[in-house]
Amino acid sequence: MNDFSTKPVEKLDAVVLGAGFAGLCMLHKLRNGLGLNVRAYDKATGVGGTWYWNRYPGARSDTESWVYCYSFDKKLYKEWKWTERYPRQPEILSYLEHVTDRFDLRRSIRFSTTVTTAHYNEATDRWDIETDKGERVSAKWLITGLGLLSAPNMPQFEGMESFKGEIYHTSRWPKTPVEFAGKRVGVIGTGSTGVQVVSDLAARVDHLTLFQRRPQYSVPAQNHPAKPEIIDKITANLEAYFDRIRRSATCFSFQESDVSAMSVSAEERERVFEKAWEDGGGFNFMFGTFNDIAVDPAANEAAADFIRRKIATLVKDPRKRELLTPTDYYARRPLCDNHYFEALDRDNVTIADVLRHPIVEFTPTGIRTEEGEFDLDIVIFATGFDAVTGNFVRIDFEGRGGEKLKDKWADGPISYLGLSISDFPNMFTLYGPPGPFTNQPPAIEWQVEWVGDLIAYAEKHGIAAFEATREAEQKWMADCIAIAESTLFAKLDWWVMGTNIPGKPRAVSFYMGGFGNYMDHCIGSAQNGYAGYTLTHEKVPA
Ligand code: NA7
Repeated sequence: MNDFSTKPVEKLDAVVLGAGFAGLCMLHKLRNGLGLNVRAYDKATGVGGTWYWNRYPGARSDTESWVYCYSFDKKLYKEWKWTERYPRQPEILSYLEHVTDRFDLRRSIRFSTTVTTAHYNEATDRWDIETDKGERVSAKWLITGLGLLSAPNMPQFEGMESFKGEIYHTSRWPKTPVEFAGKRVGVIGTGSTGVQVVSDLAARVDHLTLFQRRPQYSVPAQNHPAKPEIIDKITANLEAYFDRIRRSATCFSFQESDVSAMSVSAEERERVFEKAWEDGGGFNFMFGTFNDIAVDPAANEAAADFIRRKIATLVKDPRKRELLTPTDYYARRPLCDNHYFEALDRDNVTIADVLRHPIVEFTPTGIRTEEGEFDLDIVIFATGFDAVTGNFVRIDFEGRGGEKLKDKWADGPISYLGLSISDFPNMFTLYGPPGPFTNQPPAIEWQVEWVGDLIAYAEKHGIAAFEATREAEQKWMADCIAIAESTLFAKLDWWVMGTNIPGKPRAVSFYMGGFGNYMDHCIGSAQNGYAGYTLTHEKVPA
């Protein structure tokens, strides 16, 4: 039985979970914008979310710095000087720390604190929240900024405890430096993380072994030092610039194509792909070249074939070339790299094909696959995340009627607009599932504004509870499923479909209809008196 009512409780207007891009922005909006009494919690010792945890070698955003940031404050936008086209992890973390201090957010954040339970109290229309530090608070609003990629996926192999070297997971990287010089390093995983780790480490270690299950399509990032004139130009027109970004499908800075790949000649396709290769950027290659790479098998094959031919020119070693050439759809998260294929072609790099010859066990001195033993001093797991729902099911969220979120989401996430869940009133999940599939900061920032406006509306009109209706939720899910299933993304096994974790049900976790259309859904709801929600007015005392 919940004995919450018998314990000392602090009353707040709102609680925010997480102090990454989403949590910080929400805290600022609610506390500094609306004047509410708000507290944020984060289990880390500092702000940053993803960028606090992912300190691995080579970690950086593969979105351009000038759109991988907030735009709500022109001064902030102008005063922060990014140094590279794609910002490294330490720089993004410094940026978020700067934002925290600039808006005096730190005093409202409890660090090193995990929220363990959040139960909706139907008698009070408030959330009863407890932390691992024994803190108990009651808040009318509960907003999560938990991130989609933060619960690590750490596969377990026989004999791991016997390994005498060091083992790391990229998303739980230590703050103290790891010594790589002269070491034999194994990397498991070839997602965007593994690609960054390998590219960064290959030339810095004695020997690197990549344990590869599946090869990747990746295009050059074409990183370069930041050009201040780009920032100046954007700042002069900041709102209009970000409006344009948000009206696009993916919220990147490149121009998305409206031309279908098969509508042009083979020569023109080649020219367009070549230009995108030179310009750099994974999303640019997938969405800036043609408008149907992710949906039309022929268009997809044209792009895939181009990348395969490029790989053939970059990898001289014939065995490595074969192992590094993907044959399936080009339909996972589009990657870009800093000389990944060149790094793998080095003499001090071995590729172990663990699809054909799986890992059997760890030994005291390395990893044994069905092919043989690889001697290692350090093993890096770049094996990704229990993505999307992983972070939510670790907290005991309980909605109306004692319904547990982990039960409701047992077969995959269900929501309205990726923001609200029926039976979980007054709770909003920033960048929650199924929400937009985009570059995150501009999308998150917009969601924060939308949720902030909703809360302001509720406070002004004496509304006690805002709750997504089941009908709206069902309709939203049907739309998300129909759109996702019409793409090639749904044809492969990967974290976006929930199928990277053994036993996890396949599920649609994103709205793939583009951010512009996503905003229209949210704006339409608000303009129609928050259609899709049931609004319960505060009881007037007799
Ligand atoms: P990803 O993209 O989920 O990649 C994880 C990688 O780890 C992928 O290559 C997996 O191979 C591999 N993996 C996972 N488990 C195993 C086991 N047991 N054995 C061998 N290999 C394994 O995670 P990332 O961290 O790279 O990126 C996630 C997102 O973060 C990314 O999309 C960005 O948005 C930021 P598989 O492909 O499943 O065969």
